[in-house]
Amino acid sequence: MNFDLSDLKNKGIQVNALHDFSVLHIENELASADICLHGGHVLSYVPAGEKDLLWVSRHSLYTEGKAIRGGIPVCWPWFGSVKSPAHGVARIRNWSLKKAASEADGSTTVVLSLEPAAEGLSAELYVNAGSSLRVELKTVNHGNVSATVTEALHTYFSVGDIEGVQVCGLDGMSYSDKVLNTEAVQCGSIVFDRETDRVYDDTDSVIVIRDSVLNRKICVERWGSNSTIVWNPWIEKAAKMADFGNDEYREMVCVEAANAGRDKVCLPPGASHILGTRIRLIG
Ligand code: TA6
Repeated sequence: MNFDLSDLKNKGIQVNALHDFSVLHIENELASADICLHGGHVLSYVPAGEKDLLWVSRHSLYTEGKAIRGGIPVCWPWFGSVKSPAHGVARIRNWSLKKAASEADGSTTVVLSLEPAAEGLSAELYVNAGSSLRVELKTVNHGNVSATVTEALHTYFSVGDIEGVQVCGLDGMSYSDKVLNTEAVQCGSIVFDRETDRVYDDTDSVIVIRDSVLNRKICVERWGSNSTIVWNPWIEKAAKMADFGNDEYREMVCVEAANAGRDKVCLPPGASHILGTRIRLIG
């Protein structure tokens, strides 16, 4: 990393090792956060005096070529298994630190870049940790032909027990149910009693994750996102994943800002696009 460690320290950032990976540890009066350069992967966001809002599996692998299980995987420049590797290359590639700053509001910003990424595209990840966590994924098409991108900030949220969770804010929204392979319309809040894997054709609605066990509400905002994905693997799928503990499905829920499925981002030469999410405790 071509950064002056003392300069980073003056900005409240230290560089820690996680197995063979480098992790930027942000500490300010408002929050702490960890961002791994492998995958451009936000691993934790802890508002001052609170518990981590993000979840990482105790069985995650930390090896080259593998995505860390949990936190906020960057799925890019494709989402899903339309091509190999599933969910694209960004979450298994090493990103470099481009900028670090402590902001006037007491928050801390880091900007990571992935260049050249794929097919004339580059990606930058902007992470700001303070009274909220803001993450933005900027795609630029440097090529001389149009490019199509699907993407997700695949956020794993920490919950007390999935059966005590409601995901609110998608009432009336149509969605593709990837478990049943059907199309449906959301009726009320999402509750969990089975494998849940849904791609909602989105609005810019604010989503609230209500956790009755941890007695907290997490607000999730998205922009530049036409899809919202809600996922919990439940028992059978969790048992099939080597980097996921059999009972860990109870501790997490994914609510993802995305452009997936039908919601492709078409970028003419020279164009750019930003996918963003903001996460904060609201009670
Ligand atoms: O976002 C939901 C999803 O697409 C699920 O279908 C499931 O595959 C999940 O992502 C995790 O994918 P991964 O490749 O990280 O195991």
